[in-house]
Amino acid sequence: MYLHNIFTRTHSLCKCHFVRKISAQITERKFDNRKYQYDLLVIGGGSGGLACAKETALLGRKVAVLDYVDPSARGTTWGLGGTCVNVGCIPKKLYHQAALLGKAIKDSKSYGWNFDESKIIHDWGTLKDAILGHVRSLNWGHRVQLKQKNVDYFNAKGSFITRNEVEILHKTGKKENFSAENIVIAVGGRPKYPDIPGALEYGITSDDVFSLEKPPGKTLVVGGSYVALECAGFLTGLGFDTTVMVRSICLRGFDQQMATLIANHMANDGTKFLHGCIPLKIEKAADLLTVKWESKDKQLHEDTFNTVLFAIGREAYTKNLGLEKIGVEFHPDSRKIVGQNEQTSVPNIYAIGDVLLGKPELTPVAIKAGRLLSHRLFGGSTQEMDYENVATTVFTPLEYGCVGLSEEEAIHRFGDNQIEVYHAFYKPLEFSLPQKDASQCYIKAIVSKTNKKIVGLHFLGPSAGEVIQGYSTALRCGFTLEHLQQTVGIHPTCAEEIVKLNITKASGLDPTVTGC
Ligand code: FAD
Ligand code: NA7
Repeated sequence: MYLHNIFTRTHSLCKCHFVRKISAQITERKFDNRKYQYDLLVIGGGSGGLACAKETALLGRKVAVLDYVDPSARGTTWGLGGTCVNVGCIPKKLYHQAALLGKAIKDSKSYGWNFDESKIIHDWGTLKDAILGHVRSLNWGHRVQLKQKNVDYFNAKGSFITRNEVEILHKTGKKENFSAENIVIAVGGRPKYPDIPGALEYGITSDDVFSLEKPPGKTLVVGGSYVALECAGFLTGLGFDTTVMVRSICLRGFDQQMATLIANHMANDGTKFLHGCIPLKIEKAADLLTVKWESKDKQLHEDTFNTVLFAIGREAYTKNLGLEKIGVEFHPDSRKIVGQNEQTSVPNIYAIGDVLLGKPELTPVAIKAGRLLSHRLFGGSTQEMDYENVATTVFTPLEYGCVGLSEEEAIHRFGDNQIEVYHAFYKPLEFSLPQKDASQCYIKAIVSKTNKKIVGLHFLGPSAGEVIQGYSTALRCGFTLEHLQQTVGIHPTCAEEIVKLNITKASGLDPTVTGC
């Protein structure tokens, strides 16, 4: 009856205004006798936290989001939006683009552009300021969106007092307590430092590299992670003498044939690699950093660098959240939260994004999980997050996009003789005039022999992210080898080489594509 009255009173309004008004009235009514200040409190205003908070507000609930950035060891700090916006995907992709443009300038000579190459210089300060300017506009955009959607935002650090109460520490040092019926932990992670002398004092991480006041100069990147390779790739591309120190393998967790091709391409592109090495010590004299390290054969080595960047993985930022106090279960080493369907071991507390154990650490994953959780909590939905077949791209100088299983994982899951690998080495047409080396441009599709379904697709080449995105939909729809081979390509593109795959690894035939 109450709803009916509201409907009849507001019949002349447009539909969306109408729905908003109704939900506001319902919410107001609910708030009158609410037990807690908020229906939902989100700790962490990054990709996942913001998405979950905004979606919940759209569903008419009272929401608050807390976001606070502890300065990095070098004192770097940033605005609202979390890792992706400030010190991850966004600045990374823009630095990558800057490096690609540098190469395109050189390539353009073979397309008839005429200029004096010795006059081409790159200005780090101009690029850094432009990127930080863009990032600040995104920070502002997030604040505006929260305001427009009626989400209460606090630039403050949260920690648990009880399962329904969070202490808020404002920047000014002021403390207050908020209560909420449901709490989402979306605090993400921060880069790790190795426990060696000088690392914390002199080293930087991805938290600092994008906003360095001075150009990084000769740089040592420690780690074989995707963050390490991406940073080394763009630093090399911008003209810095760059070395990557890899302890064991590159890109653990990714397809290892693709990882090797990526590292080979980077080495040909000018990045130096120290394989099987671990850093022991960093010392500083004048403005130079002397790094001592040990190689696999136990030999000691040293060299000097202007910058040492550690990209040795990330740890969940849960140390000061008070999880122990309220009984939220977490992994003892990574401090990541253990959860099933984003539900932690405490019924009204949830976790999304990078902080969740065993899930892909990617922005769209955090966003989707946050939105779906909101709809399950407040929208009557039962839809769960599906973490399978999430496509991703490594933005190394030659980009790598993939979806589904690596060859190693496929063999592990189905057995060596239960999969067929279709592959091809191809030459992007754009590489022809500058006569660029295409020996790492490679594609492979991993097919289950049982049902002919494609269980993994890997593409190494220009614009890999753009090429591979649609295939994650295809894999979700039960994509088979037959579907692939029936597809007509777009000519002349690199992507068409995927639908032309017809040579299996097992055949031993040369997989190099010749002609159209
Ligand atoms: P975050 O975005 O990390 O947000 C967590 C927020 O919570 C932060 O602002 C943090 O300061 C805040 N916080 C922490 N503790 C508290 C507290 N107690 N109180 C209040 N606030 C707190 N992903 C991609 O999809 N594509 C890419 O190309 C890509 N590139 C990347 C490149 C780099 C260099 C890095 C480091 C990451 C990259 N990622 C990429 C990963 C992506 O950034 C993360 O997966 C994503 O940001 C995770 O979102 P989140 O919401 O879980 O956490
Ligand atoms: P990862 O994948 O955890 O990679 C960490 C890298 O750093 C890896 O190459 C490690 O080598 C190396 N590492 C770790 N500790 C050290 C020390 N102490 N010294 C030298 N090298 C070290 O980190 P990312 O953040 O890139 O990736 C996170 C996730 O995103 C990952 O799950 C991917 O699937 C995607 P190791 O291989 O252990 O020898």
